[in-house]
Amino acid sequence: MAKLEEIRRIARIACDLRADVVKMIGVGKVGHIGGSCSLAEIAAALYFAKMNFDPKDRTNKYRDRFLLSKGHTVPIQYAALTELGLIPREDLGGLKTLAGKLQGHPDMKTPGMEAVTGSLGQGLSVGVGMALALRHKNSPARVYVVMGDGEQAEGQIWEAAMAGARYKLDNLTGIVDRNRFQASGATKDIFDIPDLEGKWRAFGWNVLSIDGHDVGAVLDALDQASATKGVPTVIVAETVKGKGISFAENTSAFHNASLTQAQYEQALAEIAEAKRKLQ
Ligand SMILES: Cc1ncc(C[n+]2csc(CCOP(=O)(O)OP(=O)(O)O)c2C)c(N)n1
Repeated sequence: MAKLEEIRRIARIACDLRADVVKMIGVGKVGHIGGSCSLAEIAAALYFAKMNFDPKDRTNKYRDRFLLSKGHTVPIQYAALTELGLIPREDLGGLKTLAGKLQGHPDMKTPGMEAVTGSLGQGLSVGVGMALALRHKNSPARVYVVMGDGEQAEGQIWEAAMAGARYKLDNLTGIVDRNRFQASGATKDIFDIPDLEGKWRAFGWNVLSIDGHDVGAVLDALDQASATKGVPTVIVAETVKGKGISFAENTSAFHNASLTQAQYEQALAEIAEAKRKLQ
């Protein structure tokens, strides 16, 4: 079980990541706020607690790999890589601009990125390939693939799921950021997938269901995934789209949105207050 101090440390980092997302999207520009904020605790737990990833040695062959299959929410990954010192803070202002260095989806030119993603459905296939190659080399490294719940409608995911179980890839962990909204509405209204956990189980995966904002649960699930042998694990994380910003929560209106000056200030104030409560 994760210790309380460690849980609070990661929860505070999650607040910092959310604040970075808000700052990088800024006022009057457009960015994927909702699905970035739903992922904050998971990204913080992976990058700042569980992954074997040294930013000073980021190409080390034994490093764990983070693949953001729902690549449109890359602001949360940029935030983590900035906090780790891999992306200069001044680059954040250039998000999605022609002159800027940070694209709207993960690109290999950005330090710390492991794959180009953004066309939904492809990340798990990349992860299967990486996990197979790492095992072939007797590497202890693990591969983490973060997907969206809307993304679960992509057929390629299920081909990769079959392959992951077929090859017994216990060095592979899938994470579904189940915030229940996608770009234009609720996932259940657009393409409902009943019994998502049962489907992953039927495809041969070890399935863990958690609250994706409960840092202790996230840390424990990641430990359980690492300890599970002979099958890959998927963590279905129940989250809130836009988590931490009251007006952006549980709505697709802030899937990819711009902020007014007042909204920008309110978002940062709410996140700062949440962090203050964790001191
Ligand atoms: C193959 C493909 N089809 C459509 C899109 C456009 N698109 C971008 S985000 C998105 C919704 C994704 O929803 P979800 O996976 O639930 O992500 P989240 O809610 O966490 O942002 C869609 C359809 C895409 N990027 N790739």
